[in-house]
Amino acid sequence: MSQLKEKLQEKIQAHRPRITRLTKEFGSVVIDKVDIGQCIGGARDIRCLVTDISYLDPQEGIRFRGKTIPETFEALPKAAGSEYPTVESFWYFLLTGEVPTPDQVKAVEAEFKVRQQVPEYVYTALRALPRDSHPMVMLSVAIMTMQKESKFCGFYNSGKFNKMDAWEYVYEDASDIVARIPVVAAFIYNLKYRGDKQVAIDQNLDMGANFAHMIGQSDQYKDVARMYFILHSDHESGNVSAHTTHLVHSALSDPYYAYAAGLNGLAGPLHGLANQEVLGWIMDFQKKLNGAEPTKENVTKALWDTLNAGQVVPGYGHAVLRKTDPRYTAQREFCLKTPGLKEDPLFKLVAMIFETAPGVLTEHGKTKNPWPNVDAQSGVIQWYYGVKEWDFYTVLFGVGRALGCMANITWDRGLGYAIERPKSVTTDMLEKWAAEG
Ligand code: FCX
Repeated sequence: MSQLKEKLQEKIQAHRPRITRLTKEFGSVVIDKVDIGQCIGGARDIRCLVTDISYLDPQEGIRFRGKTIPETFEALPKAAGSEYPTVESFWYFLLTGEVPTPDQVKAVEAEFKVRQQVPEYVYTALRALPRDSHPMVMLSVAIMTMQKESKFCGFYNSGKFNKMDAWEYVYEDASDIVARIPVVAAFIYNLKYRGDKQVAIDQNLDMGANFAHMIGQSDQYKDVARMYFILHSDHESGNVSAHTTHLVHSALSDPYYAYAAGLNGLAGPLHGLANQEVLGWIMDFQKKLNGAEPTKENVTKALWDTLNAGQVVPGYGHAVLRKTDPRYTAQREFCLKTPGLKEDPLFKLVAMIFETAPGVLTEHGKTKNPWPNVDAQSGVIQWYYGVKEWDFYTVLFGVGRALGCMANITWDRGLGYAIERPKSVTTDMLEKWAAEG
């Protein structure tokens, strides 16, 4: 058993009595109520999911295992020669809640080197798809194709399945998916945009650095990849991709089925696809400027044009957050400290939208949160480094989100969470309850 798996076993075993006690002794304690607005309005704010991987405070933003983004970056061991931690060290932290030692990180890196070999048939399947398929379709297909590798499914079919040990097989699948998904993403990038010029894995590089290497990027991009995958990993468990993954896995569908489903949710424009939409919006705006300089006035007009056409301003608003997303801030700070990037015209335009959009959205009066989310800033960085194919941006999100989703379902099985099955009611019932007050 690997060091990480052993640590996880210890943590899961220590946690189990807490869940048993809560269920047995305090199962009837009320922690929320549901009104008709929430029932019709996407179950917003209803407290009915449990996760310890991350928590999203509306004012403060995300905390991974109790740490804010700056605290997380500060605490974790860094990649060699970098200010940023490796994704592998973050994976250890997300799973266990403990900051790993450099040796523990090395052990995960070594484990991932073995796990990251993607079966050849995945590439055959991807090459068989129409080349103009959306890269999110390709990513989802790749994950589904690998389902036959599932160790969890094998355990289920072995006749020896039991609830106590099931998490170990989810962990195996989860680790395989996390290790392989950047390799698959790089393959998709090279297949779609670089004439199928594929690059072999560099066994000496950590996950983020290897991704940069595989898509033909510069050394500087290594930190972009590390930062990007970590920032996009988890946003507690009610968001569409994490919730879908959890829901599908709750039926004991294996992690491949579950994460392919999560990715399909991430591909929605109100969720992960918003990062692609942001770049599309900016490019449309620049086209309309026809060479003129962007100003506060013409940005304001473009925002109102979007709103008046009944569309949303991509990259702004959030279902839970009520302040600027700290994932936006972390990326903005990366831009500000990177020579060249802060002078980049696209960064300046995004900064101007940041100055303008909250006021416009407040005046528009609909959104509960006029502030930017993670997607408003992420595309600019990719664009600057030459990853200009913006329909690929959600794939990058999907690589990062695998970390959170896979950590979550490993713990779901560790703690034996039930199949998810909320109750639905009819409109007649709602009207009857409404009339009764
Ligand atoms: N532009 C215009 N209108 C907006 C808006 C925006 N950016 N954000 C919210 N609104 C509107 C909603 O469409 C809704 O209108 P309606 O009453 O006519 O249906 C109203 O404001 C109230 O919505 P609100 O409660 O503030 O937000 P929701 O929880 O319903 O939706 C999302 C949250 C994120 C879906 C919404 O803010 C949005 O569509 N934003 C743009 C897309 C985006 O950036 N998504 C990425 C979010 C996230 F970071 C991620 O998952 O990656």
